Amino acid sequence: QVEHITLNVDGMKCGGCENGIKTALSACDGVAEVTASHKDKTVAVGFDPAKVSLEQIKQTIVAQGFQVS
Ligand code: 9UX
Repeated sequence: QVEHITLNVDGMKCGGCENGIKTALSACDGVAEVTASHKDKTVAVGFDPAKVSLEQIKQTIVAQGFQVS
């Protein structure tokens, strides 16, 4: 099943940042959908918790240079 979460993410300044996060997360097995908004400072992720953990998702965003709170 797919679980949906919205994370508060700091550091996105434009659509390029949004795309970087979307590309990185989409490459993770188990991630079904990603939307990112630098205006709202949010990243919404639909994922299968049997395949990928919330911690892995957070780490992937941090590895791109952003802060997850
Ligand atoms: Mo936009 Mo994000 O030029 O680091 S891609 S600000």
